[in-house]
Amino acid sequence: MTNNKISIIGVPMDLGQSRRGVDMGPSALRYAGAIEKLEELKYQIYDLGDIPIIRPDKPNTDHDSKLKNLKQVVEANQKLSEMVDQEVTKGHFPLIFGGDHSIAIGSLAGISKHYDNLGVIWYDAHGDLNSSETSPSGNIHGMPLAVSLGIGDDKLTAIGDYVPKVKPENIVIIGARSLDLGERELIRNKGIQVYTMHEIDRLGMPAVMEEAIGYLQNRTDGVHLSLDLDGLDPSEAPGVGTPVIGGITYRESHLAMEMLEESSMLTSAEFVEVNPILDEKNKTATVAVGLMGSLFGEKLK
Ligand code: Z70
Ligand code: MN
Ligand code: MN
Ligand code: MN
Repeated sequence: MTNNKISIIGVPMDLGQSRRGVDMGPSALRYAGAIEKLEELKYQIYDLGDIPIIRPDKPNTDHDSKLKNLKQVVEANQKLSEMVDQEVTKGHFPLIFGGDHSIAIGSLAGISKHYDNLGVIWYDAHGDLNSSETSPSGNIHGMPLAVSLGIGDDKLTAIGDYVPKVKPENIVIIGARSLDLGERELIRNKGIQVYTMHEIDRLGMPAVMEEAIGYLQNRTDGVHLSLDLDGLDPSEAPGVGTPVIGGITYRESHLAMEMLEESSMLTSAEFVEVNPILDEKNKTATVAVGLMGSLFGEKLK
């Protein structure tokens, strides 16, 4: 990474989905040595701690909306977007620790202000392209990419006070293997670039990343990596709320991170959906920290 200053923001959010424990993701990542790893790699770390998440008195009592915990998710993401915006203004690289994937709404709202053509790499088993109309669950963590395109509940798309945050042609999804019908339609209609597990199997991760990086290099002025740990295979990253078999391997993921590092294109990143309650001895956070090492230039020679 060319930027030597990294601002860490933890977002202990679990209100964008229905399983408790993902709110402990930031602690799990810190416990697995994220900060020490980045310091070892000679970065200057500004750890801003965790932003407060205000829980509802009773869960899901907002009957005006199909979306679970909408009010609380909006509040947290508004706060996150302001913090991220400030860190980018200072010239720091924002590195966000989730929390469930609904926090990408705030990350992208804060970051994209600073770019005309922000690229997004969505490393995930899922598309997270649902809206209240298409969502099978009402879980906002299945919606952040759609929201960032300006699609979805106004309260979500308006976070950061501008719409949209990203253009469909600046998005690359990697690792998809569980896409809902409405998501498939959106991908087709908007021409979003998707490398499903089929393409990863068929072409191999080196070719997929080479293509994805080349594609984004030609059209973007910054790139955000949104890495959902469920993009990896659950045998290697079991501590996630929605495991989907047949995922990306640990080794393929390391290579993907190394190729991103070599491209010098990345301007922000987030690691989300680590759930230590569902994990085996903090294995998933440890995997995430390992990937951060590769992403930030750890090499054994
Ligand atoms: C489904 C939904 C999802 C993450 C699961 C699942 C979405 N498409 N996202 N786990 N990270 O409910 O919208
Ligand atoms: Mn996701
Ligand atoms: Mn922009
Ligand atoms: Mn996912």
